[in-house]
Amino acid sequence: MTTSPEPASGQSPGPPAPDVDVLVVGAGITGIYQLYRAREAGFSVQLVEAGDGVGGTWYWNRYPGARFDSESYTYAFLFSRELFDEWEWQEHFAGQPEIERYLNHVVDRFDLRRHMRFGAKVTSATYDEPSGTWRVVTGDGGEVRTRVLVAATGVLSVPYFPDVPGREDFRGESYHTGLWPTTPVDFAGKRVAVIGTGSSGVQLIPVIAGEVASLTVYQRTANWCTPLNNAPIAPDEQAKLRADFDAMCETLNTSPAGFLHGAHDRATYDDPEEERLAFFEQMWNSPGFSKLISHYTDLMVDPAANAEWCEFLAGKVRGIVRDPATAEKLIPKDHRFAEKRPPFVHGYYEAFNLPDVMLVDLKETPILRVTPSGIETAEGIREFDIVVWATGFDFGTGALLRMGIRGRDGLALADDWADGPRTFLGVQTAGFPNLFFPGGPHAAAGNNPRYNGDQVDFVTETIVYVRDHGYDTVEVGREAQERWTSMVDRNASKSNFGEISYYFGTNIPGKPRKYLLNSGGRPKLFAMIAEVLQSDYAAFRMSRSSDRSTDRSTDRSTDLTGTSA
Ligand code: N01
Repeated sequence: MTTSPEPASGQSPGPPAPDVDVLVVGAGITGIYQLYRAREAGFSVQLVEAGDGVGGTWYWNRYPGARFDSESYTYAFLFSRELFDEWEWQEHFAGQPEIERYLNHVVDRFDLRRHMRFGAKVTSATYDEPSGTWRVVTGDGGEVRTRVLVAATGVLSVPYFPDVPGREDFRGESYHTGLWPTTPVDFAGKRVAVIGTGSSGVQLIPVIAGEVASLTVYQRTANWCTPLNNAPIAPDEQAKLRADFDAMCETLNTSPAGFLHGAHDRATYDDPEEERLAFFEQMWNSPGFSKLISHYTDLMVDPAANAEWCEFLAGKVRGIVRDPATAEKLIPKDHRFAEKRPPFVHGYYEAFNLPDVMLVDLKETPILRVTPSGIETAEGIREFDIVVWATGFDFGTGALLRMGIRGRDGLALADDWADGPRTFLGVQTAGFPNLFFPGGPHAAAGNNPRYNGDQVDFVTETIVYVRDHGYDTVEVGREAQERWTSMVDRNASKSNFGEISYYFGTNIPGKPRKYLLNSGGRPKLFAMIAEVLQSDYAAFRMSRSSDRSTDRSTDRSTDLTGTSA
């Protein structure tokens, strides 16, 4: 997998030579890591990014209150001990500005910026069979021919605006949390509407609630929100983080979800009621995702156990929110804890005690339309200066299907995946040689950088193998892909998440109802990667250009022996 030499004079020109070995799309956490790994492996590299800066999700989602809900040091890059030692995270759960600073620091620290082109959104990517290369066109008029195309375009990168009549007619300021402007939005003294109470909405609401003249929250489904319990990282904690680096990496690299939180050893009814309540209180005061991972072992297995925890949470909401009617609306009645991805908050319920913060329950009074000056529901019209759409994303496949990807024989990815994505390990799909998408659909179960990083490591290892064995294309075989995809589909019903979750695509009208995460989790990914390496890539088809011209590609896609995907 090296750049083809120029033809000697007098020879007929061969297939076009690639400009680079590896083109990465997206300057988010996964794309930065992929760029670094590919360059370190000796490939010529480039990265194109639609935004004007580094960060991906953490570039676009710069709304007030945006922050990690995984511990900062566990979400960070761990490939360099020096990097870890020199960057002191200020908070256990860093806010967006610190995250963006960190990612820029990494890019400069490892001299990656010179490979990056910003404001370059991919509009098409077409596979050329004879040359075994991808021709990638960007909206800024650029064109790159690459041997390997890595779409690190993320799962939460295409904001979703609901099709509400009149949305375009609103004459005030209108924003989506996932497309937040780089210039500050002035909320002071404004009448503000926030539509949506997922993780983004519930982070934003308490931060602006004290600043605005009035805040109206439009809630369709209440969420089980629990405290993030963030704190600054004290000097002794900083020192301990550094001292424990190797142990931390070991825990993160082997944890099923990529977190430091350990599993509990007791089930709900192992404890008498008094101890149970004390444990619930301890969970309420624990950081972030420990409320899911370190909870009673039967939390997501026994509906009665989950209901006990929910009753405890409902009591907390009733204790915080002074208006009983508002409190009742804020308590979910239609799903159990963690059936949807749980949001973690700071001061969310408390915000509803402020005099000018109102909750509109869209189940009672649905939005009828947006008017030029406000929002009309069945209860009447409210006027606003600013409307914020915190209405989520076209999860998993959104970005990939909008990139104009065409593989072998002109096959459009959007057509091939019309009924849902089909992948192997969530990194490749048959019919699209040399295309990889770490951090895409069938990935991202848990602490994303850890899981996506595993995939980047695998992609890098794979393209090194291809190069070192004298091939220049690699494509997963259909059988391995179908086995992985049916594993994902089959296990979807065992997932914590219900079809109410956007992880099934249910938030987007007309989208196929398919589970979009790897339902086997990280242990299944590890097991399958081990099988692939052990079988010497038996599930993959590899070719070299001389073979392609005589149709002698090496079809190695005999499937993995003994796999149980
Ligand atoms: O999006 P969401 P998000 N009318 O899809 C509502 C990550 N993240 O941006 O539930 C009215 O969760 C919708 O209502 P309903 C994290 O993975 C992480 O908040 O469909 N309302 C819901 O309330 C997260 O899960 C952090 O009934 C409508 C909201 O909009 C993911 O991003 C922070 C509507 C959408 O919630 C997405 O979160 C932020 C309509 N027509 C985000 N359509 C961290 O803390 C939709 N809604 C790291």
